[in-house]
Amino acid sequence: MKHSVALGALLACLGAVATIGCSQSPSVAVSEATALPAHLVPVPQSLETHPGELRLSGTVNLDVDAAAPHARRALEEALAGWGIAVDQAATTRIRLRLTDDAALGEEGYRLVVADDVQLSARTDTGLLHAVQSLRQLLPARAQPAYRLPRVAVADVPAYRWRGLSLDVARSFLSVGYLEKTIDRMAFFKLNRLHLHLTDDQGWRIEIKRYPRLTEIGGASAVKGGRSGYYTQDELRHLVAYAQARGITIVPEIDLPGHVQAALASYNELACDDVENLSPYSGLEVGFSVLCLDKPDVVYSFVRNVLEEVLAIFPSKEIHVGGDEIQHLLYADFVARAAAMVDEMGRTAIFWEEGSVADTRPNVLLQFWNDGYDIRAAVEKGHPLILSPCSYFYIDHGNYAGQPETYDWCRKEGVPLARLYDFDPTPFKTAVGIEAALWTELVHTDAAADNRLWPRLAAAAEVAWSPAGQRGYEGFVRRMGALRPHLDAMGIRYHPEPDLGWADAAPGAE
Ligand code: TNX
Repeated sequence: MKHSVALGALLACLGAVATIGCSQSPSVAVSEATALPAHLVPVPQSLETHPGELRLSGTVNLDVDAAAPHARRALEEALAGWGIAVDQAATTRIRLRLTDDAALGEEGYRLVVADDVQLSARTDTGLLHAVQSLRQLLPARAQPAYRLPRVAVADVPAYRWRGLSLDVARSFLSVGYLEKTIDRMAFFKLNRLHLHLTDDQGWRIEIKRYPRLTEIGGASAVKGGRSGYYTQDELRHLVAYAQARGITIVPEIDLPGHVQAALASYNELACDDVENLSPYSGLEVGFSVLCLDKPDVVYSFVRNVLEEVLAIFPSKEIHVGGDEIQHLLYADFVARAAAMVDEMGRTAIFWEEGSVADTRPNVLLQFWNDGYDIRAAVEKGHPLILSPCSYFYIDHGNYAGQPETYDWCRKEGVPLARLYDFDPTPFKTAVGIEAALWTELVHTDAAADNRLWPRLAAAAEVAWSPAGQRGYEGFVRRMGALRPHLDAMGIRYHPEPDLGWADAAPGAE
C-alpha cells in the first residue's frame, strides 16, 4: 500500500507542471516493516516515508516565524492536547518557517520529520495546513510518549476552492456548532464555508437598516426546524474564527427568489397583487420573488443589504443566489446584481441558472444540477464551483432510503464511495468543489454531523489531491486510521460500513 503512494508521488512528480518541484524525488520506497504508517487525508501530492521514527515526549522546543500567528496558535493548541509542553531547552525542536518557495503557492507546505520536525510554507495558511498534517500523524489523544513516522511531505492543493455550503436558513445552526464545524473542516484542509443565510423559511443575518428581517424573518423556520439569527457581532466573530483556521466564510443572500421571509418582513418588496405575505415553513421552493417591476424599491433594498453584508464579510466572492426562479426580468436582475457587487469591489457568485444573464466572465457560477448545460458559460470563461447534486448534495442519504433525507436528485442517495468517485477534471474552468447540506430535513446538530461526516472528508480529498494520486481503497484505509481523531473532535458521524464504522452508535437519522 505504501508503495502505491510512493509510486503515485513519483508519477505526480514526473508529470508535475505548475506543481511542486521534484527536488525531493525520487521517492524512497520503504518496506512496511521499517516505516511507521503515515495516514493523511487528503492524501498529499508527495509523501516519502523513511525508516525509523522520531520519539516525542514531555517537552519540545518551538521555533516559529513571527509572521505565522495562526499556525502558531494551532500548533500550541495541538501540543497542549497531547500534553507536550514547550520548553526552549528541550532537545527536540519543531520549527515553523516561512519560505519563498514559489512552487508552494498560497496554500502549499512541506513537512519533514527527521531528527526534528520542520514545517515550511509561503504563508501562514500553508503552515496551518502543515500543522493539520502533523496532527494527523500523531494520535488523537494524550499518551505518555509519541512515535512520529519519519516523512517528507510536499503538498499543494489541486483546487483553490474546497468548500461546504451550509443552509442555516431552513433550520438554524448555532454559532457554537459553526465553530465546531470550522475546526473539523480545517482538520481536512477545507477552506470555504458558504453560509446560505436567507431563504423562504428564514432570514438569519442582522441587517441594521431593516430590523424586521430578523424580528420577523428570523423567527420562522422550516417545519420542525430551529429558528434564530446571527447578530453582526456574532458573524464578525465567526469570520475571524474561521480566518484563524484558514477558512473564508462566503455569505449568500439568495435573491431574487427564495425570499418569502423578506417579503413577510417588508411587504413592500412584494408586488401589489401578492396575497400571501406570511412567514413560511413548508418545503416547496420557487414561489416567492422580489417585485422586479418595482426597481426603485428592490434595487435600493439589494444595495443596502449588500453594503452591510460586505462590511461584515471580507470574502472576495459574495453569493447572490439566483436559483429556481422563473421571471421575465430574472436575467436583468442577475446582470444588475453582478454589476453592483463588482462596483463594490467584490465578485458575485450565482447558482448555475445565473449563466443566462449577460454578466462579465469574472462572475462565478455554482453548478448543481448534473444535467444542466453549462458549456456556454465555460466557453465564456466563467469559473465554476462544482456541486453536482448526485455527488455533493449531502442532504441526500448516506445510503438509499436513509430516513429524513432527500432523494430527488439520486434515488440511491449519495454514499461515501459515490462522492469520492467524482472527477472534476472535465470542467476546465473549475475553481473547486463544494458539498451542500440543505436543512429542510436536518433539524439537529446530531443529524447535521451524520450527513456531513465522513462524506466531507471525501469531498476534501477530491478537491485537494490530484486525481492520479487518490483512490478509494487508500482513502478507506487512511480514513479508518483517523477515526480516533473524529471521535476526539466529538463528531457524531454516520456509522459508515465501508470504513468499518458500523459499530458506532447510530447518528441521528
Ligand atoms: C435545491 S440547490 C435547492 C435548495 C433545496 C435543495 C434540496 C439549489 C440552488 N436549490 O433550495 O434546499 O434543492 O436538496
